[in-house]
Amino acid sequence: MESTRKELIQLLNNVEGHISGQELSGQLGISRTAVWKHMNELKKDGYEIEAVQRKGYKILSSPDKISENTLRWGLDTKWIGHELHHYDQVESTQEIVHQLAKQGKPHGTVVIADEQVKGKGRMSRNWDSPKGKGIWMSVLLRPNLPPVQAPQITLLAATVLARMIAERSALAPQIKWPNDLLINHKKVSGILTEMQAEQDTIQYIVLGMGMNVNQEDREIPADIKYKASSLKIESRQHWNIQQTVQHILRLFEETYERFEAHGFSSIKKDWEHFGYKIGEEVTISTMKKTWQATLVGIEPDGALRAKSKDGEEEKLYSAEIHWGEGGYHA
Ligand code: BTX
Repeated sequence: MESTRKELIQLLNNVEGHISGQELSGQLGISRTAVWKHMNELKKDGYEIEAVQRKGYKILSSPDKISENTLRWGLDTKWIGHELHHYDQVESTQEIVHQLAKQGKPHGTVVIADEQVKGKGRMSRNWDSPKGKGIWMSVLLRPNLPPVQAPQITLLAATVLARMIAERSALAPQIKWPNDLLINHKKVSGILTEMQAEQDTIQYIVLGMGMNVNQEDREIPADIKYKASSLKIESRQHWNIQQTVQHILRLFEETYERFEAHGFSSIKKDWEHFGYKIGEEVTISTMKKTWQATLVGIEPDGALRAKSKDGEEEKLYSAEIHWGEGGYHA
């Protein structure tokens, strides 16, 4: 059933104009009544389909409202998103993935929601996740890595999100260490990586990705307006959430496999390409001191490399960075 529908969408997408019911029934090996039933199901899922007598069917637009079906259709990944759960509303997709992980669900399981009412940021901060306006998604990963390398997964995810935006638009996304995605100095995306580990092995990682997609300016909460934005606000166009999610999943799988095969060095290059204020001067505070330094790049283990005025380099695992003009905290 599902694969027939996937083929049906492919056939409809592959033609310029209309395709007749007869042709579809022949190609799919099903009756014309069955074709008609599938069309009705597609319409229920939000596809806008034109049916013209003697010419046939044509997809006018794909749905904006995502569902398990719409997300799976056309998703040609090997392992990510094969187990996929979509909800209209949840407290947080992170919690659901933790539960699924404990039930033994596989590497690559995806949970996505239209709305989160208790979206989580780092350090118990809140993540605003309004209905139908963004991508609120968590992925279950079971990497074969020691826990100290877990931060690399966060950096990897940030490069994937940045590349997706760069590939789909003329926007110039930047990654603010460790994991904020900025456009024109404003945060459009945040990543929350939670890990369950036992001494020297990771049991699983829940990788949460939040991306503001179609919020209008007035839909960004007043208290974060000075530092938050959405893809729509920045690009002045509406983004199709289904296609954007599929793009992220495809890129994620490809990048993760590259990381597994070749280690972190290839990811490091991507990260530094998108890195915010790399090569520029910032003020850094740790528990011990505050000093001015130039950001140099990241270390293979995910630490930030900074060079002080006297030429000394330091590796930073956690520090407060004063980004200067336009670069806000958290
Ligand atoms: P963070 O701690 O870096 O960012 C949280 C801070 O960002 C907040 O304190 C607030 O100032 C600001 N903020 C809140 N909501 C937004 C927003 N929508 N856009 C821009 N800035 C905002 C970043 O944490 C990690 C966020 C992960 C979100 C995903 S969504 C799927 C998954 N489920 C879940 O509950 N969290 C993750």
